Amino acid sequence: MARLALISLHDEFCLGLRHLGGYLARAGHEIVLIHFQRYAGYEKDPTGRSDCSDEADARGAREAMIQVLASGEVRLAFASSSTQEERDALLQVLSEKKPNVAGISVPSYYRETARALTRDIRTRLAIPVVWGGVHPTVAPEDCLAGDGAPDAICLGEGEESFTDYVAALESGKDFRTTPVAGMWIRTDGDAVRNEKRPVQKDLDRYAWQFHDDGEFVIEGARVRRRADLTDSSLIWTYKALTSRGCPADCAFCINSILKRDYADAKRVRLRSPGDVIAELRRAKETMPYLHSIEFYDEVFVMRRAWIAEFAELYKKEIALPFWCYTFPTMASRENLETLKDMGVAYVSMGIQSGSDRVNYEVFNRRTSRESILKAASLIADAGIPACYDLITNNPYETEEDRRETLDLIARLPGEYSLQISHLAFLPGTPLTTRAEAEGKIGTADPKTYRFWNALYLLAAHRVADRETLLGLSRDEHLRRNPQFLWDALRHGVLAQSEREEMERLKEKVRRQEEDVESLRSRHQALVSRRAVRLAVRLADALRRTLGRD
Ligand code: B12
Ligand code: SF4
Repeated sequence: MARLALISLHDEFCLGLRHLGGYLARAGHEIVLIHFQRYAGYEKDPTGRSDCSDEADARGAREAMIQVLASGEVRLAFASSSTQEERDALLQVLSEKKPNVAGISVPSYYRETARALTRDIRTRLAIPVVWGGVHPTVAPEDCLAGDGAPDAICLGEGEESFTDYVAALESGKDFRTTPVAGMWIRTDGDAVRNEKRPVQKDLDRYAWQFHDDGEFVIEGARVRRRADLTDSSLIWTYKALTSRGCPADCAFCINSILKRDYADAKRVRLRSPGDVIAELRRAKETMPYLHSIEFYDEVFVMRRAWIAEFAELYKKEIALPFWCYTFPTMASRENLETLKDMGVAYVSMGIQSGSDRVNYEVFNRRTSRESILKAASLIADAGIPACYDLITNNPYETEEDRRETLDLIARLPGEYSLQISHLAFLPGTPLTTRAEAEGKIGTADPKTYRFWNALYLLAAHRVADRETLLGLSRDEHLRRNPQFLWDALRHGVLAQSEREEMERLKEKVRRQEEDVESLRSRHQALVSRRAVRLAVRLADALRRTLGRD
């Protein structure tokens, strides 16, 4: 059996790598899980340029992950520039643990980090380096090209492919004559490009996630252990997957690639309710601070019979607040009521655009405005707070599409927040291929979107009503000077949060007044009871004194 180092990049959640680790550990391999840097969320633009700057798009029009908030634009902190000191810290762990193979999970946006690490590992440790995860799956040729390319890549799900690769490696097989489905393996000169492996239909055959207090975390250039992390959400939430795949195949998403390239990936595969509950039970037993569950399935509730069975077990055995994704055409009243009954804290749902044309023709999402609004009102009726995702800065949109989006946001009912992200052209997706062919990448006009994004947020924060906002959307002066809208937004949101704070304070005062009032009446009741007792006692004494008994 081998000792295998599994490395995540900026992502200690790494669900795929954890499931893979669980499977390899169950097969008897020793797993050393190492997180090269912590999860990188959105941060203020590290270059310090102004919020919502026109340059933001020009710099990262292709793959940039940019989120639009009332306080301005923030981008995912890309870490392609790892330092030698940081990489040395990882090498130190690897030198001590002496694994037989190093496997790195590589999303597209960290491929340069992966190249730098691969170069270092290969030179200093002389062990094979294997990449798996998203980038090898969507852009395998790119992974094998150039300096810093790994010895092998795993396309698609890794459980069986990587296990077979390790077995072949251990028994000294020649990869030129031993096919390993799902793996592309470099040999002298070129690479053996084996067949893709069909996806596993029975997910219960795969393992639960691998978790270990001794996991290594490279934070900056420091080597830490998972048990030392007191501020990671891994301590208080369990991040679970109950399924693989998605019912949709949006043109900007990896699922469109998986459905095209992998046999049996068209249907969503579900684990059995019992298997998921058993994994969650383990989490409950081993995580003393666990207080919530996050379901990271692309869409959580899909099959009625499944969720009905799961809900009963969940309420009985887990009973913790949770979050999950839903989808406009699947958020039925019945499903939402089940989620509510199970203790859902909030749900996320992609809206992406308020224009049917954009959703259907550009994004390949068969979700009409009507279905989105219906789902939103069912979510509101069920009393579930929601987080809606919207994609903006899209070069395929017309003025009318944007106005429809504004109109839709302003109609959303209930308690919700809106998460707006720029459209990112990720490698290999149908939308990227189309936009490349049509020369569309980088052509969304930042100034136009500066104007519209402010309007979307004004609508979401309910700073102004729908008619007013639609009126503003036709104002030429504002279009030329969107900064006024951003100022209004900041003041509005600030005023809103001040109003909310004021409401909170008023409520506090009201409750205190109620408390005082109830204390006063209890006191009064006591006093009068005491007064009555005193009067009775006095009357008794008087009667006795006067000898009337
Ligand atoms: C859950 C999820 C998240 C979660 C959890 C992340 C995590 N890594 O666990 C959260 C919400 C945190 C998240 C965040 C983001 N995500 Co995300 N996420 C997903 C999602 C929906 C499912 C991933 C998953 O768990 N799949 C199930 C597991 C079992 O499969 P897997 O991860 O692919 O792993 C298997 C194989 O790939 C392989 N494998 C994986 N690693 C390795 C390593 C080796 C050595 C081997 C041999 C095999 C192997 O074996 C695994 C087991 O079978 C995917 C979509 C998808 N279907 O991939 C997007 C996806 C990965 N996310 C994506 C993006 C863009 C993001 C964000 C940038 C979004 C944003 N704008 O903020 C951030 C990135 C944050 C960061 N710091 O890295 C993109 C990545 C695109 C790309 N080309 O790189 C995807 C593909 C969605 C899309 N748009 O197409 N995400
Ligand atoms: S619904 Fe979400 S996860 Fe599913 S294909 Fe569309 S973007 Fe991808």
